[in-house]
Amino acid sequence: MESRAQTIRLIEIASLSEARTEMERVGVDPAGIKLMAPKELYRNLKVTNLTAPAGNIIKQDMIAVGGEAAVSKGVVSAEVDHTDCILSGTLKQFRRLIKKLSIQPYALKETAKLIEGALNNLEVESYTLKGVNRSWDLGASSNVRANTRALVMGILNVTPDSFSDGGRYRSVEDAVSFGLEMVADGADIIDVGGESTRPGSEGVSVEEELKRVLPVIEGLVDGGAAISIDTTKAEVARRAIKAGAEIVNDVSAISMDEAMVEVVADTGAAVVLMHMRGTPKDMQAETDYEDLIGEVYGYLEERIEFALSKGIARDKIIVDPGIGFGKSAEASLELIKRLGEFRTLGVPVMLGASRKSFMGKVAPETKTRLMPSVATAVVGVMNGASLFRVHDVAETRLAVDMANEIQNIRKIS
Ligand code: YH5
Repeated sequence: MESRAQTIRLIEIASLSEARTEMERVGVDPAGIKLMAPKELYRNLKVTNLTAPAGNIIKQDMIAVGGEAAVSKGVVSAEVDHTDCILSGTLKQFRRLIKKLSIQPYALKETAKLIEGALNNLEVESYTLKGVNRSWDLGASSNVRANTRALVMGILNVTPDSFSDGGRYRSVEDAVSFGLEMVADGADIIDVGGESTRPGSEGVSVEEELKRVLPVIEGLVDGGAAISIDTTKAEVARRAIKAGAEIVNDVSAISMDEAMVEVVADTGAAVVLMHMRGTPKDMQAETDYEDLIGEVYGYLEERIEFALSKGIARDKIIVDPGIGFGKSAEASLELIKRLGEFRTLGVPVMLGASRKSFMGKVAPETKTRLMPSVATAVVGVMNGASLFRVHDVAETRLAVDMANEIQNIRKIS
């Protein structure tokens, strides 16, 4: 046999379907692919708040299947009663762990369900999102294979003090024509807001907010894009939906107004659940986090459960880490870098980073934040975000479409 030079290189495998493709290329037997693909995918999952006995058992079970489980050192010495746990292993090892846990005590059956759910969510390739009338197919993971695209939501602030559009609209007609311009630029959704949520801002009355947003929604409802209503007030949401809005963008994650959850459930509107610490008035007072991702993730998880428990369907829920809402610049950067970790929540993720102050080091002046904003949106696509709330629709549309096309390409020879 002739001798050929051997080579070695890294191949990146982020999902089961990518594992299969690479093995087909080697000419692996189909039965072998089925057997081996789950061994080519390695995951790290963090489980929180296990009791010490549960921590002991899960460590033993995971090691027994050839994986690893890291728990607090106080578990073995019985110095703590609870522990978090980092589970590391191949999909194959996780499958065997799930089987073992499902016959264990100490709530480990529940743990098994959580592990299974998280792993399944990481294999989701697209989400269907449903508004009152429309539905969209959205790309879902940082290894997208489906033919889906991210949605672009154009910001339409109808507040006298809005940070970057301050005083731009002298009339309803001005606001409507700016909205239509964003539709022409490729916006899928126009986010109409009449309540300023900028840091330090005070609230406005229901009457004032309705006076600002309703005429604008009426002017945009047949403009081709869906309307989302940016409000924390149930009455404003209700009237906006009646006027044709399909999505409620509530920066309080339906926590500020008790009646909000009912309005969303009854109307069939989609809802954005955003993380914020405190209220817009006081949110920048305390921006230190002991566990940033853990806190934001845990909050969003809890708000999803709340929404589901009140009759809001899963396919109507979007989550958003709330860039800049009670976060330092560093915290916002970390959330964007680690956005892919929110994929285990199992719902589409929205990113609202446009022109925000975390860009201050690179672009101190707001008016120079177009390129940083576009770059951030591209990072968002690569990290699995499905919706982008932005000021600069035309530029973001092109950038996000390009990034999506790269994500969607199939590596099949
Ligand atoms: C968001 O992220 N943000 S309002 C300060 C800026 C620039 C922009 C100093 N509503 C979000 O846009 N809704 C707002 O520069 C939002 N997600 C969702 N879902 C703040 C804003 C801004 C603030």
